[in-house]
Amino acid sequence: MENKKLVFSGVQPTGNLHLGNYLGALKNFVSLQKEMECIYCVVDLHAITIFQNPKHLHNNVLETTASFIATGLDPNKSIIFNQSSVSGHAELAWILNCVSRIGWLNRMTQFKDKAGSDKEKASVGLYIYPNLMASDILLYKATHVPVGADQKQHLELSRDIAQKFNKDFNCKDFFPLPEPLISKKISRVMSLRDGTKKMSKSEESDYSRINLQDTADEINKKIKKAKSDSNSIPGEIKSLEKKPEALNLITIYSELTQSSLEKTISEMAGKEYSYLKKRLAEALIDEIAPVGKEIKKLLEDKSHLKNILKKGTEKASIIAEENLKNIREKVGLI
Ligand code: AQP
Repeated sequence: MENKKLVFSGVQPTGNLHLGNYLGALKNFVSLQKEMECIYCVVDLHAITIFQNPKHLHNNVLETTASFIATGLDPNKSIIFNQSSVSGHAELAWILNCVSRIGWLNRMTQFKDKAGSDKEKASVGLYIYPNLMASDILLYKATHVPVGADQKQHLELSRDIAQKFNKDFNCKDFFPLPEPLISKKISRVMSLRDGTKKMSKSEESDYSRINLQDTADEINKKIKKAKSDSNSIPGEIKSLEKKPEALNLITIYSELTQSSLEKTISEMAGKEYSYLKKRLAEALIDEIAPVGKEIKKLLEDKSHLKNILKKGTEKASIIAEENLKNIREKVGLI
C-alpha cells in the first residue's frame, strides 16, 4: 500500500473560535503535527453554505489563521492554507457529487439541524456540504482526520464515498479510507447554558461559550453565570449524567487540568459548584487568555498571515494537482 500517514482537517471561518473548537479540534491538531505530516485548512467554501457578509468572511479567514498559529500550529511543520485558494477542492467535489448518493446525504443530521424547519430554503451548498468535506480529505489522500464528535457522521460518509469511487473505477485502495481521530475524553464541549447542545459559534447567546479571544474578566463572568446545579457536587458519574451542564463543567475542568474525570469527580465530591467554577475559571484563564492575546497580536500584521496562507497554498497545490491528475485519469477525463 503506497498511502503514507497524512492528517487533514479544517475549521470554518464563521466567527470567533471557541473552547469547543479548541478542545475538540485545535489542541489535537497541534499534538499531531509532532508525529505526522499535517494539512490544516481554513474551509472558507464551507462557510459560504450559509450567507456570510464578504467583509466579515475576509476578516474571519485571517482570524482563523491567527487562531491556528496562536494555539501552536507551526507553518514550517504543517501546511496551513485556505480552501478556496486551491481550486482542486471544488473540482474534486463535483466529481464526488456524482459518486455520492442522495440517500446518503438525506441521512446527515447536521443538515437537518442547520437547515431548520424550512429545508426548501436552505442552499444547495449546505445540502452537499459533506461531499465537499470528502473532497477536502480525499484530494490529499489523507488517512487521519482529527475532528469533534459532531463530524463523525460526515467522516463516515467520506469513507463511503472513497469506497464507492475505488469500486466504481476499479482502483482498489486508490483512496485510503480516512480514520476519524476523536478525543475519547472530550469529544463534544457543550453549551454553558444548555448541556444538551454543543458549544457553537452560531448560538445566539455569547454566554453559551468561551471564545478564544475572551478576556480574563469575560471568562470569569461567563463561568459564574454558567448553568450548574443548586445541590452540591455528587461523587459518581451516574448522578452527574442527569445534570448535563454540571457534567460539562467538570469534564472541561478535568481536561484542562489533565486529570481523569473519575479523579476530578472524587476531588470535587461534596463541594459547592461555586468552588468548581472558581477553579475552572482560573484554569481557563491560564490556558485560554494567552491564546487570545496572541491572536490579537497576530491580527495586527495581516500581511504576515496572508503570507502564511500563500506559502501553504503553494505546498498544498503541488499535492492536490498531482492527485487530481490521477483522479481525472481514473474517471476518464482528458
Ligand atoms: N462544541 C464542540 N465540541 C467539540 N468539538 C467541536 N467542534 C466544533 N464545535 C465543537 C469541532 O471544531 C472543528 C471546527 O468546527 P467548525 O467551526 O468548522 O464547524 P462547526 O462544527 O459547525 O462549529 P460551530 O462552532 O458549531 O460553528 P457554527 O455555529 O458556525 O456551525 C470541527 O472538528 C468540529 O468537530
